[in-house]
Amino acid sequence: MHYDTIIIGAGTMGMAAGYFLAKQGKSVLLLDAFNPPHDQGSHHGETRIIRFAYGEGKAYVPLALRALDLWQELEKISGKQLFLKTGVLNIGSKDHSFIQNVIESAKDFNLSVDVYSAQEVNKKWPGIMLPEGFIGCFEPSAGVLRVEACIDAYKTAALSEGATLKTNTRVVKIVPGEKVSVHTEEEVFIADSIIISAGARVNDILKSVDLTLPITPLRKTFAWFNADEAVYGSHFPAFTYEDENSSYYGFPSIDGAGFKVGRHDTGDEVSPDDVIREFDEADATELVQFNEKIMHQVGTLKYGKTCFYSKTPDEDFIIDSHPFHDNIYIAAGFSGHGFKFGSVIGEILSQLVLNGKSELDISLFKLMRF
Ligand code: PYC
Repeated sequence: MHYDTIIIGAGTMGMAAGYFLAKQGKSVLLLDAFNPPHDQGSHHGETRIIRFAYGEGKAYVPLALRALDLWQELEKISGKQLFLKTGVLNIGSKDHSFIQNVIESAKDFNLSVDVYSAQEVNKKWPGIMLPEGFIGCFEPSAGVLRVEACIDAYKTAALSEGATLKTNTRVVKIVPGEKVSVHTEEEVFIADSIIISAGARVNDILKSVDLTLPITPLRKTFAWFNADEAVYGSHFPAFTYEDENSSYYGFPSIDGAGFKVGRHDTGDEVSPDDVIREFDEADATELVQFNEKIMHQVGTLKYGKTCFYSKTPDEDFIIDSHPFHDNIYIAAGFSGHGFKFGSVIGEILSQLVLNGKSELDISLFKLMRF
């Protein structure tokens, strides 16, 4: 079967790209090793943060702003609420580069933020106990995305625009050329171009096109805790936290699910198909210690989950074409901060396929920087 574009990996970025291409009349085949949304990759766990004053660098700000527009467009198409404007509180020790980048990018892009001392944060949100020397930068227009609903909405939208989705279908080989052939365990499909957006499994797919990306798959954990809704309910902000030794993130209790927290730095290097998926007691220890220190009114553990980060050495993304095959596009290495951009990266990938270039600046994400 011939398609204009085949997308390998129909997760956050791939599903969105499938929608944007199908909407423009292209014949699109989406292939996924599982059945998205699923819990075998990086897109599950109910919630992700979307924030605009960006600690990872101001180059991300225009992308984050466009991403929200597109998520809100998807809300209209799907009739589902995908974004909750909880506000996001970035917490950091005063001189930490992350919090300073947040403040600077807010200034540069005229984003509305409020900077609070530790004392002011503790007073405004009694569930937080910051020591002296910390500050909080609150961005009221930021918030939380409902992840599974986002993927599901792009899936429905892509299918209704005519895309084909084959689930539980593993790609075993790609043969590059003017027409690219994609071999699954049972069939062969041909396309003018392909997008590889296979998350932590990207290097397995890229083997057959002689490319290995500097991406480390990491096992990551996050968990929900019992919490007083009056303190940590949906009026409480989502947050990021950075000190000299660690970095965490978290969410208010949404729909009574409990207070959710995860550690952003660290993580065990793993092979995605050979990893302990269960969350165990040891995984809970550092999260409990963080809560005891900073989120001092959070209660006992409800349950936890594991997922993958695909980490690049500089934690910036890879969005580019293959160095020797310009009809093979790659979106990878989202390093634990990619979900929020899923909508805009889908749009960017469709622009790369259709026009050879993207309307937004993606020069930071070039493969050749490695
Ligand atoms: O980018 O805000 C973020 C985030 C939250 C959890 C993991 N990444």
